[in-house]
Amino acid sequence: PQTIYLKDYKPFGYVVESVALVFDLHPTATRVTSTIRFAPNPEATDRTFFLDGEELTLISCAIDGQPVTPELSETGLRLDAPDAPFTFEAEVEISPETNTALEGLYMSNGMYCTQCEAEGFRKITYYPDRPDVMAVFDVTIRGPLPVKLSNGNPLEAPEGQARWHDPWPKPAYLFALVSGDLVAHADRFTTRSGREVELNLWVRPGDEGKCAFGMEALKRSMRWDEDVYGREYDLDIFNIVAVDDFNMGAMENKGLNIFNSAAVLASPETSTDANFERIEAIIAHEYFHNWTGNRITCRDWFQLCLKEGLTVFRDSQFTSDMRSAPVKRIGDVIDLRARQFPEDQGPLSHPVRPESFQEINNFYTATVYEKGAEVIGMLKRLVGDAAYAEALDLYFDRHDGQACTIEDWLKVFEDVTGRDLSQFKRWYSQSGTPRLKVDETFENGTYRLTFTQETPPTPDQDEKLPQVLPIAVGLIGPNGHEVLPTTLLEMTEATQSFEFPNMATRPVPSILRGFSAPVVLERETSREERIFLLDHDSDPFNRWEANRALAQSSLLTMITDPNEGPDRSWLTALLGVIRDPALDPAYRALLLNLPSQSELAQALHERGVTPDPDLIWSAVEEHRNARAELWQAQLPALAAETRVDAPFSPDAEQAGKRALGAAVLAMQSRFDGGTAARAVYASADNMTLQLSALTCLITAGVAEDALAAFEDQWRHDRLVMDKWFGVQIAYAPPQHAPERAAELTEHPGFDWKNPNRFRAVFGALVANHAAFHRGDGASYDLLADWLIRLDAKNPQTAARMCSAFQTWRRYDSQRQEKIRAAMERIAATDGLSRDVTEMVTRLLG
Ligand code: HT7
Ligand code: ZN
Repeated sequence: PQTIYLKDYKPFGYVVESVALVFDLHPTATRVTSTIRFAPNPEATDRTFFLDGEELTLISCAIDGQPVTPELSETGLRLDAPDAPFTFEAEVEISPETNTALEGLYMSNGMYCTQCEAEGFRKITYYPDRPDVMAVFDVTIRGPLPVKLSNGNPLEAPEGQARWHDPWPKPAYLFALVSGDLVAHADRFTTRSGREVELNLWVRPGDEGKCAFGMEALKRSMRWDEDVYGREYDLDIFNIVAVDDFNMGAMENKGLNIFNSAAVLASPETSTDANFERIEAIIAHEYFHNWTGNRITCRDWFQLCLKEGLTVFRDSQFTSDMRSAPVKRIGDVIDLRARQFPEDQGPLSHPVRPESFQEINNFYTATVYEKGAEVIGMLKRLVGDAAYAEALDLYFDRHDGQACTIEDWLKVFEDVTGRDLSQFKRWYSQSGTPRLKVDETFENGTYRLTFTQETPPTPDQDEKLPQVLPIAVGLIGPNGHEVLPTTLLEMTEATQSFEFPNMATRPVPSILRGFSAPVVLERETSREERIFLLDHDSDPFNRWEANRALAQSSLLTMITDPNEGPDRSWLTALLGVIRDPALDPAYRALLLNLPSQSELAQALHERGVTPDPDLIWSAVEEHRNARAELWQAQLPALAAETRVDAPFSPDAEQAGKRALGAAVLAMQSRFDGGTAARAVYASADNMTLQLSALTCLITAGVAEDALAAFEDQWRHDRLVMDKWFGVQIAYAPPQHAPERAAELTEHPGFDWKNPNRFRAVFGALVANHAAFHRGDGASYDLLADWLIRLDAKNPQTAARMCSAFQTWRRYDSQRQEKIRAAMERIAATDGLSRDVTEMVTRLLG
């Protein structure tokens, strides 16, 4: 496959002045007629007229009304075009029903829908399918199904047709079309300047009862973007459609967001609190793209973080405002360490702005999204809130309607602050996770912190230069009082010292408060100091972090020395904190959450120890049992505190109580044979309780009846059945999980072409660390078999799942050999997609 480089960027030779599309929908023979007005692009020198097009049957083609015969290839169409404005017309035929890749125009449960980002529009018609070609679209839809939607505002149309006009120039990746037998949950929103906007959430009949929460989340997002960023919605209508077959979470098409039904449909009976929170965040994310992504888009796909990093950052701010900021921050850091750190430190490492790719779909990564958002958080911390707000206003003013680069983005910050951001820009070009070492001295009342930063080489880059690190620090006196409130240190050198004079006694430092930079902090810290921080740190993130470090070190000790038990004095200190009724229950639940087994494997690997997944699993089990036993007497009181007497609400307050309640129930189930969990299961009136009880029963090995009852109760609900498939693999003991996964692939409900169902089974298997890495390699082989099968139908989803193998070099040589064999078997498959080929080639190194 061909490699595309950022350095080779060239503008397209023509601008598109307008596009008119007519769709005659048919499952296997949809006709798309396009009329496109082109004019020479004054910014370009190369006038090659090549239009992207894949899997299209060309019926006819004309320039200025004269039929022409273009040169056709697998990837597009070439013509000798005039060096003056002209009209290009084409008619093509496509087959949505057989499009299982879910890119372009496809069918899901009898409904037509599209997914064009990144390069799906070229499967709809011939077009310069690149984000820097922006145009006004006019769309006519003809077809038998009653609802016909596209971008922009609706226009009058004859019976049986619909016509849409989008006044905002947009790249083709934001094009969307939906047609189906759908019902709307409708509402309205008045923007702050008085525009009346019609809001619709379109779903399949039967799903009407799952729309209210999504609609409220949309209205909250619209208001928040006005209040916080001064951004208003800009059309008369905003449509959201729920689709069952979808490769990712959702898509921000202009005025017509399309959502994976799992990312928008919610009800208390069928959705967990985590589902509600995720749905609220995704609705906000896609809505926020209207300004950061749509009005200002990316010049090319290397700039993907321009819209994604910024929009993730904005949606995290939104969730922090709607819920608890510390809980959100801790959740984000857990996620960053679980998904982005392994990516940054393994064979798939790449910068936030990659410099080359073969298949752009493989770069919708945690690095581009989540590290991209961290980079924006750092920038905001460095310039301050006021300058950030000013820079964003300038960005929207200066670049509205343009396709931009990271250079444009940084320039607004430079112009507003007068700072030189050239060193900061390394965050966009340098891959890998910086490691930050800390030394400290205390002499004559002066406390000095000396930091050293180093980024280990990554497979894509040997040389690493020092980066700008905002390090938020607080100092705490021995009595637990803060002697220096949070202060931002700006580190730019490889080694740099900061002094704090006039200290009466040696303080305890609280470093990297709020996780102020996405680095690995390496500091020798005693248990006593960590327990002190757990008791006294006023920064909620670092208080949690101190506890996390204690948990990790206790577990690592148990893993490396099977004669060691859990650290009881830490557990006693932790219990004191957990029982503090003044603390948010959601935060307390986070304190009970242990580092994942994969994180422990990584920690061992970093200490030069080859991780043994079985030993890790046993140590975690032993720890959980010991903790439950040690705290047994206190659990009933804690459980009582988490009881919710009010009617169900998915708000943060109730969700926090339920999260703490679930953690307590999990501890109780370790010694009561599942009695408490069975009672919760029997009386549960919401999915959070039902599922948390079910997982306790599975862990206790007594879930057979509950699993059968759950299946009976929910077999009609696809989204709930995804949970049923996933949970029994994620929580199964390693000796059974791969076999259970294999059995479930034989279940009549295992519709493997549905990405949600495929991920429910295989995502759960990969998440079950000891099961995935079982010594016999059963899980590796099973996953490889299914990835090969899926690749032939849906390369994008298959390729994303390949990242399950990204940590393979951590493990012992036997496991490595088994994983290598599985990956080589995938690589050797005839007709393998470009997507999976690129992934396994990078993984194999
Ligand atoms: N901008 C979107 C990214 C995307 C996508 C979404 C659904 C299916 C396929 C896709 N390829 C790329 C989603 C987002 O980040 O908001
Ligand atoms: Zn996005």
